[in-house]
Amino acid sequence: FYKNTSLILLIFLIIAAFVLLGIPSNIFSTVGYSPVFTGIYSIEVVNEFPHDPNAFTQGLLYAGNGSLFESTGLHGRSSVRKVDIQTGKVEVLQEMDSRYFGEGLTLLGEWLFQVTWLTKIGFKYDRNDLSKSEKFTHQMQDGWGLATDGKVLFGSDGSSVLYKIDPQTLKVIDKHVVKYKDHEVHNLNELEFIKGEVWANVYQTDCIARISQDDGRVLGWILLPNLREGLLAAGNNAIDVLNGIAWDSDTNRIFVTGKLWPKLYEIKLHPIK
Ligand code: DDQ
Ligand code: CA
Repeated sequence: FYKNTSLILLIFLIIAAFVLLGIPSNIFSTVGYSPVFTGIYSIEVVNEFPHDPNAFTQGLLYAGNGSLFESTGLHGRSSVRKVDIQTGKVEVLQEMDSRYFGEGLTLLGEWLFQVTWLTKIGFKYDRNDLSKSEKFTHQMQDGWGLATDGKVLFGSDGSSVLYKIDPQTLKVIDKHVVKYKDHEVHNLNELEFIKGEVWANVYQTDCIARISQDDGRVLGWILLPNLREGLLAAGNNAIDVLNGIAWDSDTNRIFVTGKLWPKLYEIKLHPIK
């Protein structure tokens, strides 16, 4: 009889402890706690569009109404341009001084923000008149990628750091080292803000990292080797690396291209099982 009472008491105490302390949710759910990392995605091309094969793409964004804005690099070939997505035709071209090598580009309100390679100098352009620009300096080590959530700017400088930048003062307000598990992810390049995440091209890879803006954790990897390999197999020998992500938030379309690529792709993701 005593044995049974103490067993019941013990069970009661365990239940009481769970109720009082709160049952840890990961006992019953593996979501977010899974020991197996499942955030690996392959892609499907759902549309392809022509892209200027002379554009050394360093910044890309969707501006609405079938238009993209693009920043191109290389000294003497750098520019900011408005591009018709369907035809790939450059509708507005603003060439840059050959001192500058155009890099990341993002659109916040009426202004395009652009950074430049190997300098801390950036430019703000009026989206309706690219010839109206202002120079600024930023606090990153270099200018590689830019994106925005509509409030702050996200920036990369080729290191493993994802910066948050105040668009008014251009000062760094926060930064996180980007890590996949315990491994730092270096060479963060062109960026895009997509549904609460920051997506980054990793320079000289065919991979895009999906990054948490809260702590820099890599939430997923998108693998796109088939795009560059397909272009090479079709005889496009002059192409450079995958670079450039744009997001149409109205219709949830994702676009990617590369430096000197003759095509721009609309893609869909498929988790690899
Ligand atoms: N970045 O995109 C990784 C930030 C810069 C790429 C720089 C590529 C250099 C191309 C060679 C230039 C020769 C004058
Ligand atoms: Ca982008």
